[in-house]
Amino acid sequence: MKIKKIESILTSFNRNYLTIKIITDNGLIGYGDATLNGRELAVKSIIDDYLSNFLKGKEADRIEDIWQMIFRGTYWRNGPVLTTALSGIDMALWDIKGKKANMPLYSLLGGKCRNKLKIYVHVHGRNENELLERCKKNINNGYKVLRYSFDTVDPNDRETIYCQPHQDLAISKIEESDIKKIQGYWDSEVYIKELIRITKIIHQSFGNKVELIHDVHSRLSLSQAIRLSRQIEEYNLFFLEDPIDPLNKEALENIRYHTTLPIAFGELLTNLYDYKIIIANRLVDYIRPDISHIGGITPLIKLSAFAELYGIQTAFHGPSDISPIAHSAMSHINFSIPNFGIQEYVENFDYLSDVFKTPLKVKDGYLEILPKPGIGVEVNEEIMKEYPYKKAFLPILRDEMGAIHNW
Ligand code: GCO
Ligand code: MG
Repeated sequence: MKIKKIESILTSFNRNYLTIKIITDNGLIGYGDATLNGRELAVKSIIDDYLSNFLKGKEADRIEDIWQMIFRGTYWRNGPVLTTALSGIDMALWDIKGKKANMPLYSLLGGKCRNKLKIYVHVHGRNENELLERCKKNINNGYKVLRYSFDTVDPNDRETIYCQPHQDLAISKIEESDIKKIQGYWDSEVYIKELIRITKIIHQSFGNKVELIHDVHSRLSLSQAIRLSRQIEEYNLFFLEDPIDPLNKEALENIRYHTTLPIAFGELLTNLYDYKIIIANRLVDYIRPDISHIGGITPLIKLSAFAELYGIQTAFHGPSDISPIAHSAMSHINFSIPNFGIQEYVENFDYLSDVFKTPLKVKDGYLEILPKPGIGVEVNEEIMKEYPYKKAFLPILRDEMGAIHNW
């Protein structure tokens, strides 16, 4: 079974998605996700201009060999553009393998070891009341774990609002022409104070009904992160995510020393090998690799098994930046590994269900999966043609001196 053709399909719904399609000489089709938010065309070029010809005629069954060829064979290893392209190809090949075997991916990976997956969804409020309203709504919809975030009006009236980390589509997709909006204002001290105040309120209001997660998005210095962890500890979060910058990941050791708060980390690590010290030194409770950026299913299986040996659980990155194909692919892994912790899920994917018909179903705050062969996503390419690519970006944050701050 040889690879006959590779296509990369770039579309723009509420978010941009780059879908990889691999066709084999015996007529099987596999799909993968290779979306790199804000750099979609660069990934498309790697696929179309470099990897497509290179992969033609290769055995579709030899996934590990193809993975190694792309990752190491080009000499220049790593880099999110390369690993995102690799992710899309890897997923499409696993999809083909499953379809050939007529088995769902989770069966190929050893079979289900749980019947459903605990998930968490994002709840964002532009103000306190909206946040509390939205928490209530999500709890009524059956969700057991919520990731909360909020905007805050600057008390000194310096600029507009603090663009808190959230999944609000309006801030996640800023069009090129609207360059002004790309800039947001950030103040870590105001954020910490406000976060503690709001966490207390949510905890008092819903603490007995739901578990809470907060994502710091790597925006704090080490001492700020330690201070925040200590202050927030009493609210028993499910976990605190990305308290510090991944460029300074060794500092997680200091955070661990100061707090018992469970820590989740890693969505920005696009190189599998960057997880080595984190896992081997037990610096986190949950690893958060992103299936569409770390190289696909192949490295996620390895990473999960490695974490299992150290008693570390998974919480794979699952925002709306990556397509429903990626969400479906990682769910198969989640069903088949013993150290699954929780899965981040995007509620508002429903609007895409005609384009990507997934095997996933949310029921009472858990994710269930249908036994479809491969990754099991039906892709409607006809609809995709009606939604051409539009360049879009995430905002950039600056502090009160006008200097760049981590987003
Ligand atoms: C997460 C991520 C998202 C980011 C997004 C960037 O934990 O899901 O940090 O909140 O906003 O991935 O586009
Ligand atoms: Mg995050």
